[in-house]
Amino acid sequence: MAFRFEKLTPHIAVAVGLLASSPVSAGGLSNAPAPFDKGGVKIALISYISAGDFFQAYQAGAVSQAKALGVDLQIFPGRQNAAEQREQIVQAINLGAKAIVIDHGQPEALSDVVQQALDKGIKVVAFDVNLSNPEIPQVEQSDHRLADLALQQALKDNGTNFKAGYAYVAGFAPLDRRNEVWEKVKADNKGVIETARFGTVSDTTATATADQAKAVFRANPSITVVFAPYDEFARGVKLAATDLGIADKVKIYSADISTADIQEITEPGSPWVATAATNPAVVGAVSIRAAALQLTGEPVPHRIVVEPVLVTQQQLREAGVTTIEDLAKKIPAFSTSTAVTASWIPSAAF
Ligand code: SR1
Repeated sequence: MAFRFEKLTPHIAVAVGLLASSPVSAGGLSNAPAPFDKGGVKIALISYISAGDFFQAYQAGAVSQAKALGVDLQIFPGRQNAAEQREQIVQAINLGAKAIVIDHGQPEALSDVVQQALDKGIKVVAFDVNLSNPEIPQVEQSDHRLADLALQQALKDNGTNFKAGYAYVAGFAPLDRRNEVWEKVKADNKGVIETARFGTVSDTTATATADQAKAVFRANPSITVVFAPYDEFARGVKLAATDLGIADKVKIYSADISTADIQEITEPGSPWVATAATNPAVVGAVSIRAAALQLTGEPVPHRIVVEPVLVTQQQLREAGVTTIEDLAKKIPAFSTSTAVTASWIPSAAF
């Protein structure tokens, strides 16, 4: 199967599945229940953010799983614009999507159009946006566990008395969940002092966060640890520390991982010492599988979790890991998830 991307309107890029190879035939997927026994089931993936490694890898995983299922996956690019995301949901309904995966977003801006979709019998899956509806399965990366992995490493490396910078923007479900763990770690360790809080989510998150982090470091030279639980935040903090010549005085603990992140973490003198992460391509594939299973009428859990792993700078350097593919070879569980699958669903190729 090959994919081509067509621009339909300024707002919509559509990935069109061209049926070619087994097990997907022109008639659909062999041994699959309806509607996947016939090809071309339309599923829409509507993102709030598309920029950055995490979201690109998430989409790539979704495309790969859709391809394996013979699905016609329509991808609507996110531009951090709630009004546009609402409009895209309406467009997906009008384009005949049978299921919609919503990747991040602002719940209050989406609930009525999501209800319109549900009322038309369209299945909805939410990734990292709390749509708070029992009919909508919620996919997440176990953000509490993810934050705990990174922060326990920070405590192990730095003890329980340090001044910290914290990168956070409220209103994003995964960041809010990670924040709950940060608040608990501070409450349990009174010597961990949050000296400054900053962060921006935009189409230039890393550079905007770097500008803020520079100002924070200049004003707070006692900061030795930064909790930056989003890789774009961590990149920004690393850039700031490097530009200011303080990379040897600061340690950064983050979330997420990509090949570019691995290179930044492992380069000589990098202050980015650990990250807790899933493989975002796996999360994208799981989101599509949840939509597909719903369409067959099979039961889907309300909360679907992809478990993260802790990855340290030391482990990466010692194992000579330079890419996500290397990492997957060292940690096989990183590239697979048994969440929401069935014997008839072919594996996605990453
Ligand atoms: C702005 S929210 C960014 C986070 O979303 C996903 O959960 C990624 O892990 C990323 O850290």
